[in-house]
Amino acid sequence: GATEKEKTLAMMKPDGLYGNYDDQIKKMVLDSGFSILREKRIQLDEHTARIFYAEHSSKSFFPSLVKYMTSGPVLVMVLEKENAVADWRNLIGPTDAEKAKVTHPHSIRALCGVSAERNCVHGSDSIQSALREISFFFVKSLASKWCCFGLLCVIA
Ligand code: DGI
Repeated sequence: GATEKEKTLAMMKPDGLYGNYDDQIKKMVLDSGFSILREKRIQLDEHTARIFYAEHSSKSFFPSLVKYMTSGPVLVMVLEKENAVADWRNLIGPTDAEKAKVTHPHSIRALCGVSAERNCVHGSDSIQSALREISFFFVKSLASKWCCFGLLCVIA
């Protein structure tokens, strides 16, 4: 129905965690009416970062983006509220954190980001991306504990 809650994937990128912005960001998350359904701190390896940002693989900044995303741990979260995808994008602000400081001074990227690349947080850009990204981090990792040989599956 119209009031059904929506989920989105949020991530604190390495400099968000490194700068100890995690408590402040979580407070903004909760104050804005989101529930945090799941969260985990992980270190992305190069392979995982490349797949997560595959749509940007042909861009000139891709190698640098992958290097940044693997430079330290990240915190991935599943957030839920009505209109979660759009509301989280509004709360984090525009991609370029330098511009965000001018145009969206109360946004999270204005708070802790420094550039178009080092923008300290991620948010799914559509309901479809949210589904893909939530299963990328939360369902896939559960599934990978299973090893299947044809019809025979065992927990590895
Ligand atoms: O969905 P967003 O994260 O707001 O933006 P996006 O999907 O266009 O880009 C994904 C990430 O790629 C972004 O968070 C940081 C990086 N990026 C985007 N545009 C640029 C960029 N990095 C550099 N160095 N330069 C860019 O123009």
